Amino acid sequence: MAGPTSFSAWSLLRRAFGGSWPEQWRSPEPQAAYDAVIVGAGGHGLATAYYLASEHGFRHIAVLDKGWLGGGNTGRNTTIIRSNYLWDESAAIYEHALKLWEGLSQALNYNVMYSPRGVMMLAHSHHDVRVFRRHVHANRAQGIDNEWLTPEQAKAFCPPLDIGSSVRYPVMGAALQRRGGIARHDAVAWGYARAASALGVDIVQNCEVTGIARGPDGAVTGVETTRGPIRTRKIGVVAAGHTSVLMAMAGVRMPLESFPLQALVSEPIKPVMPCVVMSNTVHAYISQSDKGELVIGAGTDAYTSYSQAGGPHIAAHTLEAICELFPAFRRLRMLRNWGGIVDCTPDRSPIVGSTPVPGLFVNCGWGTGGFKATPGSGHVFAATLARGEPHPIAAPFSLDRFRTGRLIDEAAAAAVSH
Ligand code: FAD
Ligand code: PYC
Repeated sequence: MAGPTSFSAWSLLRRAFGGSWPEQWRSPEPQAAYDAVIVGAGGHGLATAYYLASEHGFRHIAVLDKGWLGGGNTGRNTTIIRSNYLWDESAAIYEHALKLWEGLSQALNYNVMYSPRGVMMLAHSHHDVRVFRRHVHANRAQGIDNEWLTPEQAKAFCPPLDIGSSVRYPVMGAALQRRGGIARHDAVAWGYARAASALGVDIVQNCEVTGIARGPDGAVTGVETTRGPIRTRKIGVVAAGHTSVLMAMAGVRMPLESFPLQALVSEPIKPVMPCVVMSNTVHAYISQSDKGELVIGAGTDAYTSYSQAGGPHIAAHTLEAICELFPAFRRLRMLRNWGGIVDCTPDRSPIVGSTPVPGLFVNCGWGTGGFKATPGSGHVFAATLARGEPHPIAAPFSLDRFRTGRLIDEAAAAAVSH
């Protein structure tokens, strides 16, 4: 992938003129070398670049990453995709994403292995039953599929599930979104990267952004990186887990906390788990990848940190919960575990939009649940960045909501303790 070579060319040219430009070349504005710079080559950043190029005619875009593309949360998550959120604003953005998932492999000409095998969320108490039934009704009113299952129907949909009454938290029913499912995480990053690159986007790996430059009017003029400065008038920060650090470079304080969230996989086995199962109460979620591994997610650590490994006691608790729900899995060995750093807002909904700094845009705060949003997030963020005003689906997710109080509380949206 190309690096920020245009700068070396400019500086060579400049040196040829003894360090200053001929008068007729001088511009009162700084020269924008890229139309837009996206910080973060995760799924959201790459999708943003792809839609900027494919739908908004941007030709000079750089996506910078301090590591390798897809090496952040995109390559570390458990890939659960669904749109069964409670509030209309959330349902709209996640359903927008789900519709894009349905045609993504064709759009990118790359198999992202989206598999709508159904996401089933278990209820273990009367409170859970009421909450999930409320979600089912809300989703139906929003035009989103979600249905209520009895314990027997849940067992028929997922045979390894124990619905016996002797377990600590018996299954009292489940909400099922049949269009929900999983995808191949790496393939999503690679698919967007390849399609963006084919449209001329420069993806620069091992290029950490260390500063955000601003002009006398306060607007952004470029970024400082470990590979030199890059000039641009539009910056999109899409750096999950590290957003606060980057935004502080422009003097913007973010309502975010970063936590490690971890996952693990079992040894590979023959197909046994036909769908995705999530349980908020016992804190576990599980599916089976096409490689045969059971993919199991745990909760966030109790303390903020930038460690890419979660506490072992959190994984142990999750495995206990899995073994209780699926006794047949007790005999399996775990193959590997890892962590990612997620950034969480107070209302557990994302921030997508402009900032008080002209030219600086931010897409963050997806917390434990942003993989499912990748195509929709990139799509609406690209439109917001290109037009300089929020895409209607992104509008409720403004940074400003923490000033106005129009919060979108989705703290109960996932089976992840956060
Ligand atoms: P990332 O993929 O993290 O990309 C951000 C990039 O920014 C990184 O590559 C990083 O290197 C780069 N970066 C950071 N700082 C800088 C800098 N200074 N300069 C340059 N680059 C920088 N979501 C779901 O919907 N379903 C799930 O089942 C699910 N499970 C999860 C399980 C785990 C264990 C984890 C950790 C997360 C899970 N999530 C899930 C959340 C989901 O992974 C994230 O919300 C989503 O992947 C975020 O994507 P992204 O592109 O914004 O971030
Ligand atoms: O948001 O569905 C989700 C999720 C599952 C695991 C982590 N996040």
